[in-house]
Amino acid sequence: MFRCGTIAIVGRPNMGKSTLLNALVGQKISITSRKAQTTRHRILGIQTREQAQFVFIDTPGFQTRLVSTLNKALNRAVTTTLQDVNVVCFIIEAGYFGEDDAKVLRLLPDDLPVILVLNKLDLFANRSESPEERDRSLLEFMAKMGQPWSELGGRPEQSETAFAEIVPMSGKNPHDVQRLLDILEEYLPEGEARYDPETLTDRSERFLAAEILREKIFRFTGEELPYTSTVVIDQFKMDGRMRRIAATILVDRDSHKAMIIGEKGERLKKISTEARLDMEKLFDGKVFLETWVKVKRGWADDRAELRAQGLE
Ligand SMILES: Nc1nc2c(ncn2[C@@H]2O[C@H](COP(=O)(O)OP(=O)(O)OP(=O)(O)O)[C@@H](O)[C@H]2O)c(=O)[nH]1
Ligand SMILES: [Mg+2]
Repeated sequence: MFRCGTIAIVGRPNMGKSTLLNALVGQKISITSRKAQTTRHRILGIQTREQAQFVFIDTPGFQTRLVSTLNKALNRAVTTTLQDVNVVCFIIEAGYFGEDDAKVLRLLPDDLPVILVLNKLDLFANRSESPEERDRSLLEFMAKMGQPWSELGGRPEQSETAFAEIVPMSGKNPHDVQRLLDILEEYLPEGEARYDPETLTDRSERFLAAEILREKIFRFTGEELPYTSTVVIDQFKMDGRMRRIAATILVDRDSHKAMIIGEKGERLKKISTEARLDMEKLFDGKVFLETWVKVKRGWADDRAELRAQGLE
């Protein structure tokens, strides 16, 4: 018997959703960073085992604070994803369940298996004074999370619903990741594979190239900049076995442009080099990358611009 199904990965920002997706798929297809709100698009990651094909959907972290057109589009990506999957993986940080998590809980369907992942277990263990204390407080936390959802801040009608499984783990631990796959496999419906076993994602190389560049902006610039910049690929073509890619980084203000370019162009050079190296690894071939920076005011609140980037 073969199983195949879709699994949504949801949770508030910065819980390690994309790191987990990449580990589950075995390739870095979704960008990650220390900063919240890294993921902007829903992205499929596919893992095929002997007896099962898992189609994971990484989603943007659910936003509960700022209300902008961009944030609304991000949240819509989460709610529409939830309507069309077989299983939900809800990611929280081990040891903590707050109001922002409860807001995500209230969105979850009552009629699908929902697996609760207590992620970043390594950090939880570091905070404990001893292994015994760690085990005791972890068990306590698991017991709390095992209650009906209405007790955890869910909707009143969720009083009959509880998590199908509670899995303490770290997305950075390969052994834990394999165990999560084992658990998820049991919840997939019977069915034929929908993708070729070699396929890892539904996204084009062009899309992945833009994302990799965006990740480097996240990594090499300050707090505010990542949220007010975006990447547009102007050209992507094969030249023999080499990919020729031209990209524009759109920013909101002149000062942001200067921040990305850096002193004597040093920062932009660093961003471009790191992006090129990641692209070469993912595409398994040489890349020639050219990057420009352009100021375009108010793009994050411009519906037409968001639509053009597939965010609407
Ligand atoms: N210590 C530890 N850090 C982790 C673990 N998983 C992810 N992280 C870190 O957590 C941060 C956020 O990871 P992401 O995978 O980008 O988180 P996300 O939930 O996709 O974030 P958004 O896309 O912004 O919603 C990164 O710095 C990761 O390296 C883990 O198991 N342990
Ligand atoms: Mg993410």
